[in-house]
Amino acid sequence: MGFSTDAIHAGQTPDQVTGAVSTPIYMTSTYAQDELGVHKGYEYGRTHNLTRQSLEKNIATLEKGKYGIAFASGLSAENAILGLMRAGDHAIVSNNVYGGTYRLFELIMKDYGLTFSWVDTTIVSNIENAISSNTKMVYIESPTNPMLNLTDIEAVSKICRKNNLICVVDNTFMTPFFQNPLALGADVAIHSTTKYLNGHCDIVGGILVTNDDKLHERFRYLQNAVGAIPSPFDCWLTLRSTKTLAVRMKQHQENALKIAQYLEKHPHVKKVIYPGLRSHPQYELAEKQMSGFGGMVSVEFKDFSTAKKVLNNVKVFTLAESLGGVESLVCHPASMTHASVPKEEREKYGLTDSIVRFSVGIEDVEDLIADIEQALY
Ligand code: P1T
Repeated sequence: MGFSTDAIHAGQTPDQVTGAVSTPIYMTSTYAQDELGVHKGYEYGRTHNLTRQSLEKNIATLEKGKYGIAFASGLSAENAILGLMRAGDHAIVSNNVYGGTYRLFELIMKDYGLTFSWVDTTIVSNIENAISSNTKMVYIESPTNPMLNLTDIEAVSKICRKNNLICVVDNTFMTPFFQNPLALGADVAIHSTTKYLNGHCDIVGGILVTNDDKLHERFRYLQNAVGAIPSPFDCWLTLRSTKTLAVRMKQHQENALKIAQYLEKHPHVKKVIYPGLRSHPQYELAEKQMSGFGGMVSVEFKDFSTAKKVLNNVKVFTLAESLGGVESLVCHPASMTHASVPKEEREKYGLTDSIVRFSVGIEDVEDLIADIEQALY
């Protein structure tokens, strides 16, 4: 089936009892059992919920995976990934990742005996050089938040296979519409469903997708045992949203490219970062491993005061954390999404105070460009 056919139908069949076309929201914490030890496969809401199962099947299908395991947030999905490791284990991680990912790994899990090497994974040999006897996992974000650096997923997957490491890719920025890490050889794709998959800035959620039976078994165990599950209503909202993922992503991309091209010529701009621009240092890799370039544009303005002017004066864009909604958002990564990352660490990969991140929505692009233009003067 094509992407949109799967997006609209996978994991969903009309309700057995009423024929309801929209998957019901099973708002229940528990299930009646027929007799002691005999039930319909549903025992307790944390363990089983049909709305959640529909969402998991839906997104797994879009990600070309066998299993989806949904969580209450992107970070709780990441926490389940770290549940594959034990004290003393080591992971190699992209040096630029979402600030909350850095915080979870470096400021929380390190205290439980896990160790991390933060390397520039855009250069694949850096990963090989960082492997040691206790390395268990390579965790990459591609494109990264907010520098939009790419890592060659196929090349990294091969290194992981050769060295018996788990390869995890955060695919939040691209979504399965533009990139399929599992098809490129990764073991696990992770998403903050808060972003494009849900797409309307009205829920927080996360999901893991894998083809590996053993990884699935462990993730399913952690989902139930730790208990960071999404509510049935949030699952339903996300399931409703994936139906329009293809049309939304096409529009996000069309608008983002126009905004990137407009800003690239702007005298107040030092640098525009967008994987769909030929000026992006990894444009060729973007064309190879992605089928599109997404809706995120990062811009280095000529100085912090210009960046601040844009952030404070936009009217159609909203100054806010998060991304991937139909509504355009703008944010200052250094003081907002990446505030947990020490200044010297983030400046190593170019995240200065002059960088503004645009999550380009699907409004009329002329209005978005006019909004940035008026904010700059
Ligand atoms: O916010 P949450 O659903 O827990 O997802 C965390 C997360 C994971 N991975 C990536 C690439 C992300 O961008 C995020 C969350 N990011 C933001 C809130 C943000 O504004 O960048």
